[in-house]
Amino acid sequence: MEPNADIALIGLAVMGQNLILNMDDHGFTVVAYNRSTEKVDQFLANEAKGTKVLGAHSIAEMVSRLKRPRRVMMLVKAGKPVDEFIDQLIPHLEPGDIIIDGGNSLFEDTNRRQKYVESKGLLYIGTGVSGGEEGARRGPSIMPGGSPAAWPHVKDIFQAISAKVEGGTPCCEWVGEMGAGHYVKMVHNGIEYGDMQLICEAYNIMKTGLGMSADDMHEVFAEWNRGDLDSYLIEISRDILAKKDADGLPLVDKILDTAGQKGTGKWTVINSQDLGIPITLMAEAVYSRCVSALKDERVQASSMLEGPNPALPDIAASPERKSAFIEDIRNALYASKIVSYAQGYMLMRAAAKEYQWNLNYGGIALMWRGGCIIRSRFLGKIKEAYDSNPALTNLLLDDYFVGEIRKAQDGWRNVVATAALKGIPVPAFSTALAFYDQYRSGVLPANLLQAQRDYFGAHTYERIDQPRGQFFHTNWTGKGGATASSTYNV
Ligand code: NBP
Repeated sequence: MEPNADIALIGLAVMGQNLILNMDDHGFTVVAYNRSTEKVDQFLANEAKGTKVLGAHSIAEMVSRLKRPRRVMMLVKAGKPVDEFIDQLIPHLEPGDIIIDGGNSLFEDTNRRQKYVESKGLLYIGTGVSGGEEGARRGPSIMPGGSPAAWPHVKDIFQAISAKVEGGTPCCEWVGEMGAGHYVKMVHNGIEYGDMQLICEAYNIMKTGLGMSADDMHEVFAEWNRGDLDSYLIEISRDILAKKDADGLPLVDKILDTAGQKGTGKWTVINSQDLGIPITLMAEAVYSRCVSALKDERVQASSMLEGPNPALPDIAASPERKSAFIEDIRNALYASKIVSYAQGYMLMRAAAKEYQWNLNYGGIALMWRGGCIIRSRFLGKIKEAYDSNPALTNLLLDDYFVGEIRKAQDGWRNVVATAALKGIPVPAFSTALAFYDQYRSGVLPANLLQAQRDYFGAHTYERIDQPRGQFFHTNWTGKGGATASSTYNV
C-alpha cells in the first residue's frame, strides 16, 4: 500500500482519541496505534467510524503507512512509556523523521530525549497540549519545543487543530529549543493550580463566612464571568455550583473535600526552588491540595484546635454590606491572580536565562488565551503588556496592572484581614498579598537575617555604606575567629 498518512498517533486514551478526530476534521490522514491493540479496533469501530482514520496493530505497520518525513506523535502516560516507545520507534525510522511527545512530560526528560533521538539522526518535539478532552477535540492550546528543524514539518497540522483567538490566530507557536514547550506547559499547569485554589478560597469565604448557598454563589460567579475575571475556570465553577444531584441538592456539597494531583504543579514549584524564584501562590496551591488530602487528621484536629467562629452575620444580614464584601472578594481574587501570573512570568524569565531559551512572553499569553484550562480575557491584557514592552521586568510593573492592583487593593486587604480574624483559611490570597508587600518594599529585614547568618556561621554580609560585592565578617561574640565562610548562593 502507498504510504499516504500525514501523521501517526500512539495512545488511544482521552487525549489521543480526541486529537486524532480533530486532525481528521481538518483533513489530515492519521494512523492510530495503541499498546493494547484491541483499543485500535474499538476506536475504529466506534468513535472513528465514518472517518478516514487508519488503524495499525504494530509499530512497523504504523510507520509503513506514513509519508516522509514521518511524523509520529505519542499521547501516552508520561515517564517510562515515552522512553519505551522512543526505543521501539527508532529502528523503524530514518534520518529526518520526527518523534513528538504530546504528553505532560517533565521538561528535563524532554531535554534528554531530544539529545538521544537527535543522536540517531531523527528530530524530536516535546509539546504541551492543554484543554482536556474538549480542547483536544475542538481545539487545544499547543506549546511545541524541541528540534527547530522539525517545526516546519508539524506547523500546519498543529496550527490547524489548535484553538483560534482574535479572528483566527492559532493558539500554537514555536516555543523554543529542547524542553521549552514542556516547560511552558508545566508553568501553565502551575498557574492552573493557583487559579483553581483562588476560586476555591473565594467560594469558601462566601460559603462559610456569608453562609451563601450554591445557587447564590452560582449567581455571583455568573456575574464575575461577565467582567475582568471572565475565564474558563470561573465559567465551569459557575456551572458546577448549579449542578444538582439526583435528590435535587447541589452536587458540589456532596463531593469529598480531598484533592488529587498528577505532579505538574509540584514540578513547577520544585523548579522554582532551583531557579530561586518565589512562585509563592502556586506553592500554596500545591500545599493546599496536600492539606486537603489529610482529611482524617483534619477531622480530628477540628474537634481539638480552637479558633474563632467563621460566620460573618452582620455582613450577611445587610444586603449593602454583603454586596460590598462580595466585591472585595472579587478584588482579592483578581489582585491575587495578577500576582500569580506575575510570579509565573518571573519563573519563565529566569528559566529562559538559565536554559538559554528565547521565550516570547506575549506569544505565550496568546497561546494560553484560548483552548487551554487557564484561558481568559485577562491573558489578552498580559499579551498587551508584553507586546508594548517585551523586556518588561515584572508584570506588576506594567502600567495597566499597577492601576488594576491600585483599584483592587483595599478590598483584597479587607478580605485577607477579615479571613484571618474569623479563622477562614485563605493561603493563596494572603501569600499573594504578602508577596506584593514584600516586592514593593525597598527595605526588608534581611539585614538582620544576614547578621544572624554571620553570627552563627561566619557567612559574611554586605554593607549599605560600601559598594556591592564587598563582604564583611564580624566577630560578634569576641570568641570566634576572623575566618569567614565562603560566600555563594545556592
Ligand atoms: P493516560 O495518561 O491515561 O495514558 C493512557 C495511554 O498510555 C494509553 O494509550 C495506555 O496504553 C498508555 N500506557 C500506559 Br497508561 N502505560 C503504558 C506503558 N507502560 N507502556 C505503553 N503505553 C502505556 O491518557 P490521557 O489522559 O489521554 O493523557 C495522555 C498524555 O497527555 C499524558 O501524558 C497526560 O498527562 C497528558 N495530558 C492529559 C490531559 C487530560 O486532560 N487527560 C490533558 C493534557 C495532557 P494502554 O491502553 O495499553 O493501557
